[in-house]
Amino acid sequence: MITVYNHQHALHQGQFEMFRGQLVPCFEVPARADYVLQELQARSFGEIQAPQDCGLEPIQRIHSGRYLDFLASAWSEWVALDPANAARDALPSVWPVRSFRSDVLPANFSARMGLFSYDAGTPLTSGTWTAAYAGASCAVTAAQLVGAGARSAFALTRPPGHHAGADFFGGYCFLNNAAIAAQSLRDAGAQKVAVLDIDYHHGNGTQSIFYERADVFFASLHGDPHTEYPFYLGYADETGAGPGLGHNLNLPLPRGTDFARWRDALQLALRRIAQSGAQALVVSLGLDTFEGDPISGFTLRSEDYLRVGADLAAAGLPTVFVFEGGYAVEEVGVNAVNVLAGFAQ
Ligand code: Q9C
Ligand code: ZN
Repeated sequence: MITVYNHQHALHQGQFEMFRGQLVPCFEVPARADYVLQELQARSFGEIQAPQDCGLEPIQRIHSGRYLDFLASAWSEWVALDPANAARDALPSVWPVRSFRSDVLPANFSARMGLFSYDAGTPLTSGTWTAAYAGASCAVTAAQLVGAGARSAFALTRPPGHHAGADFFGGYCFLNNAAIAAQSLRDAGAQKVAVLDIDYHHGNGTQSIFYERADVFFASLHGDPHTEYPFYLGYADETGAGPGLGHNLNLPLPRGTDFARWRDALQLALRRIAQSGAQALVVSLGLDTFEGDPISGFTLRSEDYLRVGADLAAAGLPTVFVFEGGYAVEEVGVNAVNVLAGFAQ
């Protein structure tokens, strides 16, 4: 399997995220991708290539123009507010909830940070735009390889993407790499594409992007949002809207869910994907379902990920894997490559 590696990922390097009233060190760190790359190399797992610069067009198919304009210029605006800001990340502190306007673009920078985000756990840093843009290029390149006939490809990038919506960042995510890959597969000729999100957290961004569309089926297994982030989306009664009705499947699972129960949900999602008529699959590959993950609550073990890969392969679809969460940093490489190895066997 070819890996398309974002060699610029470390340009996104957050220092702190807000958690329970304190700034705590970021969980989403560059070492995560380094461990995956190292494991791919140690196991000689296929060719590793750089992305082709995809240009803005495939990103604009998913994200709004005003959001992309904001992201591209946010760091220089932040530093222009105060030169001392160059040494600290930007975090939002004010948000428009219900009854506020979202059509007006405020001149105030903090107001725009809040307009385009939904949490204070996602620092925007000096290299965020460059890293995220290169990540989108990885997703597009991987989709093009699969669109041109490869059985599978792996976009190894960070920051992750599945919490980012058409016009908002959050959950450590800025550009929705999986959605960009799915759209690229559509544009390469697949009539119907499925996105399967196996990150511990519900892929609220991806769901919201495709919620009213019948050409992209979205399925997600995740911690029950009654207790787990992102809390406000990911419930079982969200089945799509308008033309997209019936093309969204959420399988929330309680904290503490083990592999046997998780795998039953995976099989159900794969059956629904088969019924959807999808011709290609995008897997949002989060490894925060691991028993040792510091911010999550499932109990999958490293060897289980081999079986996950084999189950995904049994779906028989051309598949793009996109790296998402997973915060047990020293184990994330083994766990990610186990999925890919189980798939490739
Ligand atoms: N202090 C992804 O896995 N908040 N995002 C957790 C921990 C946000 C996870 C609180 C979790 C976001 C891509
Ligand atoms: Zn996650």
